[in-house]
Amino acid sequence: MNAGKELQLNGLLLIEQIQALGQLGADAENGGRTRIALTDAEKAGRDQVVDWMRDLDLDVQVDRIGNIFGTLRSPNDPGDQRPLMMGSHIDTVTNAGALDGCYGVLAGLAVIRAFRDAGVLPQRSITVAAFTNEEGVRYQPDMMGSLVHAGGMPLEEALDSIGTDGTRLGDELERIGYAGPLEPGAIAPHEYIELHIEQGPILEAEGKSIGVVENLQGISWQQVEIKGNANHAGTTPTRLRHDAGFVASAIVTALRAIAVETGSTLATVGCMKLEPNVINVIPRKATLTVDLRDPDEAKLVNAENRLSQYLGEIAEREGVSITTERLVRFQPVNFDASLADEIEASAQRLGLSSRRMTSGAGHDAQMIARIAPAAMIFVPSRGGISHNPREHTDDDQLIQGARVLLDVVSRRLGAS
Ligand code: HGY
Ligand code: MN
Ligand code: MN
Repeated sequence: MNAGKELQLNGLLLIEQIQALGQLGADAENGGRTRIALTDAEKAGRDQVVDWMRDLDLDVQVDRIGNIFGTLRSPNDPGDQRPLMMGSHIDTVTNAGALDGCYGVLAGLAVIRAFRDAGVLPQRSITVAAFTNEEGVRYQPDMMGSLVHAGGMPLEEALDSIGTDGTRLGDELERIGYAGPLEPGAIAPHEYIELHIEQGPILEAEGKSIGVVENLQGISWQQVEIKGNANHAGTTPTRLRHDAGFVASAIVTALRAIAVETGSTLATVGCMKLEPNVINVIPRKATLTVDLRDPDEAKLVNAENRLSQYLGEIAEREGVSITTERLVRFQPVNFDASLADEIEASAQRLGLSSRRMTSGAGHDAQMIARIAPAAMIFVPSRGGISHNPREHTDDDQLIQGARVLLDVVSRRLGAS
């Protein structure tokens, strides 16, 4: 391996590919794009990434949960060497930005392209992964593909999961042609580095270019079902109501109070459905989802307990029945300290300001951290906006982040 050769990142091509991928699943009406996991739009995204991996002459493999891997083989790799892995996801939420997940996958390809362009073969194989169903919008849990890869969820259970649209994940994977032959976990990373947009306001507010992500907060998702009585909106006195809609709204307000009081726990009710959902009928049923997050496990448990206690009290008071179903529960994760140090050193070497931070969002890195040293690099998000068509990071910031990734990888592989 000719270590002396300068590795140059092709930043313009990275930006072009981000923009091209961002066109797949484009929403003419609402802006942004929607590539929900295992839909036709996401298949189009998968096909495009596989084409770009093939353009780089990578060894492309797909596993049984649909995770896609592109590997640049080292001459030292007899075929079973643990690769340095980069990656993220290309599925999106509804009306998403173009960067969430996609940036990390395409920057990984840009790093490999730098090796290819310099004619340098790495001393350790390098793999770029695009993990299945990171967003968990259609099938829960989120980060599903990387969780199965890390052995945290049985493959059959994942394949049998039923989506919010009633489809079975395994059937959809077959339908889009990404039920691959590789056993999940077969490619065990030697280490894993994920480049991602911050999706929050901190780096921009502090004028920092790079986030050195040391840890990631815990996540608790549950579905809450409230059953009351339908009745006439005009004839039913308030004191006689068992109003599922009122109780649902009270829960949202109670969650905000818990979040404000703790100062660190975040609470979100992202989905709410009322039945029969007509203007002059008191709702007989309400279904809502609760997303709780906190970097401190004890505080997250406390928030869950406070919610459970509140549900019991309000069910009693309003004469409704309330049931909950746990959808996701991941504890906070600490990333690899030496990798974080490397990222900080690379930012410094490239003359970029940085700060250490916690990830508010969930990422595939939190799952891969179960089986290998893992860390993350963040770049700023304009206005801290994400999961929104207005998600934006300047091109030069995106290129800087990818340069840090290249610098870390090339130093970890002794190629610089
Ligand atoms: O929910 C999350 O934090 C991630 O975007 N899946
Ligand atoms: Mn993401
Ligand atoms: Mn996301």
